[in-house]
Order: sequence, then structure tokens, then C-alpha cells
Amino acid sequence: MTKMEIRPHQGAGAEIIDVDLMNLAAEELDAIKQAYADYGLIFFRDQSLDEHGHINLAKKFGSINVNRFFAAHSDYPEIAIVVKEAHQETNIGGDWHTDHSYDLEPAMGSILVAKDLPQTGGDTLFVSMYDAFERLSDGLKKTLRGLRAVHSGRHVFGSGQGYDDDTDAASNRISNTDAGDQLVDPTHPVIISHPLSGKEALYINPAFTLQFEGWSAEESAPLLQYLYKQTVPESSVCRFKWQPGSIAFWDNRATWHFAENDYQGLRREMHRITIDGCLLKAS
Ligand SMILES: O=C(O)CCC(=O)C(=O)O
Ligand SMILES: [Fe+2]
Repeated sequence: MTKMEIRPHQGAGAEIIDVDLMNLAAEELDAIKQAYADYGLIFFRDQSLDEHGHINLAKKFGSINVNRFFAAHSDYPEIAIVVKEAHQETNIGGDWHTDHSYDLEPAMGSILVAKDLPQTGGDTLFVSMYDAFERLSDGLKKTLRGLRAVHSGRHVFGSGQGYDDDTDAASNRISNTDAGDQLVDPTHPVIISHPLSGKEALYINPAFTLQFEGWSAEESAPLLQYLYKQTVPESSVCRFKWQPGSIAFWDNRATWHFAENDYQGLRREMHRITIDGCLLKAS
């Protein structure tokens, strides 16, 4: 019998302990898949996952989404390098967001593996979008169930914008602004029925959601701002402190995340594999 244990993490998600991701028993994989569906966010510690192990683990959950914008690992294009060099000031993911909502079929989630950590700082924060939905009143839930929202990545990954600044361009950390410019803005339901759990989740985010479909940006802003604010009360934020061997695996349809940028002058490098998702359905 496996000793593997699943322990809820403060704020959101669960930590899975006493398991070796390089040598997973079938029953352990089943339990991990169930925890991923239940929590939308799972953490592992003390792993020694090399590039092959990382790719193999990801493939057990779906097909790999090769990142269009982040620098790729020189030998393994499936692995995106999420790095902040000591001389760089901005980091990747330093605002509340969920990845890939600017795609028609947003990526399911990402497996992020710590490779080079600063001595202090560099935590990643997470919140549950199931909990964010649950905190709303019945009346607001009902209104939001009837809405869709427009999402875009063009203002982030397109030319002359966001990440495309001097330090990023110089180090090739983020590139391919042509593909950024060509992104076609999708709409998604504001309340989704989560593809794995069937639970209702709030699916908008400050980085990529532009406005409610059929509403102007000006009309949308107050309600979006209200929803964003009530999504991240301090008591609901999960702070994940990275250590060598730590791994976070989040579901983009059930969580938001925020990478702290509090380690100026120090280097931090993570390896990320993103897994394909599907079209999102209203609840
Ligand atoms: O570096 C991190 O902790 C997370 C960065 C991020 O937003 C991402 O990899 O999607
Ligand atoms: Fe991210």
C-alpha cells in the first residue's frame, strides 16, 4: 500500500506528500488525478524530477501545449523557462491572473518545477476560483451565470506592450510578438462548469479579461473590479513557499496565481510545462 497523503494547504489547494513523481504507482497516479480535480491546485515537495520526468508526468494528464511566448528549454521545447535574471526588474506573472484565458480553448494547467531559487522571496500566491464563486450572493451568481466575457492576450504579448520591454527583449525571455498581435480574442462564460469537477467556478481575471460580452469596457469595469477584489481576501490566499524540489501543479480554470517579485538582484528559474485544455461550458 502506498503511504501517499493528501493534506489541504492553507488558503487553497493541497499538498501531496510521501510520493516520488519519478516512480508513480498506478493507484498513486489515480489519487493525484482525483486531488487535482477536487482542489484544482496540488503541491509536491522534495522531488527530483528531471526534464524527462517532467514531460512524462505532464503527458499523463494530457497533451503538451508548447508555449508561444516564453523562452523554451534549449533541449526540450515542451519546457518553457520562467526566469528572472539578477539584472531584470520585472518578473513573469507578477499580477493576479490565470494563464491562457486569451485562447479559445484555454490550457488546462501547468506543472511548475523549481530549478534555481533566490535565498529569500519569490513565493507564488494562489486563490481558488471555486471559493471566489461561492462567496457571491445568490442574486449575483444568477446574473453572472447569464454572462460571457471577452478575453485577450494582445495587450500583454503583442508588439510594444507589457512584457515586450527592454530587459525582456534583450534576454529573449518573452518573444514572438507577431503571434501576440495575431491572437483572436475569445469569449468565455463568466461562470463555468469546471471540465474536471463539474463544480461552478468564476472565470474572469484581471490580466486578460477585457469586458463582458455586449457591455462596453466602461460599463464592465465596476463589476469586474468588484469581482476581482472579492476574489483575493487575505484569508483565502494560499502562499506557496518554494524549496529545492518543490513543484506546483495548478488548474487554470479553478485558480488564479501571482508570482511575488520581491527578490531584486537575485536569480530565479522555474521550468514550466503547460497542458492543453478544452472549450469551456457555462454552468
Ligand atoms: O514563477 C511563478 O511562480 C509563476 C509564474 C507564472 O505566472 C506562470 O508560470 O504562469
Ligand atoms: Fe502564470
